[in-house]
Amino acid sequence: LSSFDYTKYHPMNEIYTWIDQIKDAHPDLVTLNYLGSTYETRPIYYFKIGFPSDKKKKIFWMDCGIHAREWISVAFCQWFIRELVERYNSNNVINEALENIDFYIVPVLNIDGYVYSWTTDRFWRKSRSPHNNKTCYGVDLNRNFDSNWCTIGASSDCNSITFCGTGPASEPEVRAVQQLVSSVKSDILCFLTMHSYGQLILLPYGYTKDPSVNHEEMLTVGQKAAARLAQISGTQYRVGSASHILYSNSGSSRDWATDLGFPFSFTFELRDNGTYGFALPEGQIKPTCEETTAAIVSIIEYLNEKHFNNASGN
Ligand code: 0X9
Ligand code: ZN
Repeated sequence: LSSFDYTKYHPMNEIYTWIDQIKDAHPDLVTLNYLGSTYETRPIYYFKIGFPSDKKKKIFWMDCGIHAREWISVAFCQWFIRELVERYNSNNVINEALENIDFYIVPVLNIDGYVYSWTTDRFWRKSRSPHNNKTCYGVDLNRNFDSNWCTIGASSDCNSITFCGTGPASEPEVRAVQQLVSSVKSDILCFLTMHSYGQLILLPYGYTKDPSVNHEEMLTVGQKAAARLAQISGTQYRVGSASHILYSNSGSSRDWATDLGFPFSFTFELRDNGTYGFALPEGQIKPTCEETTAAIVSIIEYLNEKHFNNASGN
């Protein structure tokens, strides 16, 4: 495992091996769980990471790789998982969080699409379910959640890259997330979904320009996260609601999570700003992951202080 190179992108077979190695190396801290199956029957896993505890723990959700071509998102989940399992001793905020919070992390959600982006089309975005007698393939999984489904910023045409599917949660990958997250919803403090690119921290909503109930607090937390990120590397992020600073879209996981009642729900759009776009060079993986970790640690720090009364310092 010490030989795993976190500064490279990895094909899915290597990620499956890595998943097993993480589980085996940290049985005290990590459980590996089955989330569900992809359309092409690949297993989707999520890690549960935290110190064992008798008390009921809160949940911090993170998913990566819902869009196939956004490889930096997957690389980030791997990096962040390593931070949690190997480096918590050197980070007070993470160390304290692991007492009270279980991190639920899906390293790759759209595995079929991810594989396809390695084998066939580097810029594939969607899943790989067939439609219209196999004349077109794939649903935009971030348009398929049961949240004002296919009303705005989504297409009912399977040839479109924003195809919303044949119904709310028609796709097995989306059903798997909705099922797990709904079953633990009262315990979730924060829902993060990782994308690229654009250097944005997006708040709800995408489907309407109306602010969410917790808009002001989320904005404050998001802005602090962006400031921390900039302190690390100078990279500038914009923070705001998706429909205001990016574009309107329905059926996103973040909006769905928000309406389920999560107090914090963000979409991260990682580097860059368009120079390389989805094809972010491997040389940028490390700095991107370091700055993004700092941003997310600042969110965790806020949650620690708010919910667990830990003036953690750091
Ligand atoms: O279009 C998307 O799904 C996201 N952008 S991406 O370039 N990564 O595809 C943005 C989603 C905007 N936020 C939500 N409304 N969830
Ligand atoms: Zn995306």
